[in-house]
Amino acid sequence: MNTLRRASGIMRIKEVYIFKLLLMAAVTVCATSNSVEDNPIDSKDQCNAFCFNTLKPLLDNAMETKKKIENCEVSIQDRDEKLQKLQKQLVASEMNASIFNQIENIFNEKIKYKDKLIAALEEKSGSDQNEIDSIKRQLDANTEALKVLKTQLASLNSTVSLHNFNAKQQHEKLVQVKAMNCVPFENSTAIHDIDVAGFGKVSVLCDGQTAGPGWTVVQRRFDGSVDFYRNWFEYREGFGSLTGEFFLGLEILYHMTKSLPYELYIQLVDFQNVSRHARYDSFLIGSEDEQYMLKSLGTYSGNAGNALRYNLYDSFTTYDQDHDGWTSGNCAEWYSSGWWYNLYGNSNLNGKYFYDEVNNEKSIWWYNWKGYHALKSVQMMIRPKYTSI
Ligand SMILES: [Ca+2]
Repeated sequence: MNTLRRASGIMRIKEVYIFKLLLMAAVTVCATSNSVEDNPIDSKDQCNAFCFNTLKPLLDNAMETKKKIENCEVSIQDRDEKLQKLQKQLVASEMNASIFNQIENIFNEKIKYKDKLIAALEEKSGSDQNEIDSIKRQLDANTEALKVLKTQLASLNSTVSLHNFNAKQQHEKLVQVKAMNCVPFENSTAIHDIDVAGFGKVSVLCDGQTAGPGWTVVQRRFDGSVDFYRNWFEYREGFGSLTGEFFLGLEILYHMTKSLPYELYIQLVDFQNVSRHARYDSFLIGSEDEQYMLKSLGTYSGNAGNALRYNLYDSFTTYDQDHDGWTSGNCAEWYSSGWWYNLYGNSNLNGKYFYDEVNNEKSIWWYNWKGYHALKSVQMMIRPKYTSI
């Protein structure tokens, strides 16, 4: 804008200058006109020549000046246009610069924020590292404490093991001293030594699984490996093998059932592997002088039937010692067994072993369940009626 005003001022100065030149020319003409009026004939030609010679250069000069001025004006106009363009470009540049500055400011702010963030992160990292170091120290301390405890625990375990070993030995000694039956051996199904009052030491098979703990097995049949058609002596002393089939012996039974109230548990299994049992809660037999009489059975319970009840108070009979109620014959011989008989028997667990379910009075049978049909396996067990287990 200053440039435009400056250009406009120059134009006015030039116009005034031209006007002054024209005025001087006019004054000069007027000053010479008096001599023309003094001589009217030659005044017109003289004036024309004078004016022409005087004004012509001035006019030419004025015209030339005017053209120059017009050219200047055109040039100035071009410059103005260029100036406007430059101004527009300047404005645009200034706007760009402003935007750039704003972006730069934002960028600087971002840089500052990033620096703060990094500083904060570094501080936090340092804090975390301190915390990790602290935890690590605690872990190390705990590990050391754990090692100490582990050592102490190993020592304690060793001591406890020693105590357990000693206690076990003492327990076994006590059991060996006190075992009069399988009760101390609880759930065992193994062979143990017991000491029967009035009889002495004897090995017996225990069954702590079939009907609960502590039962002493007195008879077992399951494979026909042992002949049960035996004489009186053999039934008195017992026969067979504790690892297979056997009869424990009437003399042992007498002394055991005499020393304490005993229960009797009889398990029966047929050839379809169906299992039933008969339980008597007061089992007692007499002495040899009483022919090992079945003196007591107590109350029956079970699902095989109360077959043995029929022979309560009957004596034991073998083929060589007939104590039954059949005057004209021997039930043991008839039934191929050794058992408690009267006129006949209602059970025959010491009969001949058959390998299928034959209907035979000489076989192993329990009349109240399957009549005279042979059973696959049987087992007789006794246990004190009053026991803590
Ligand atoms: Ca007889």
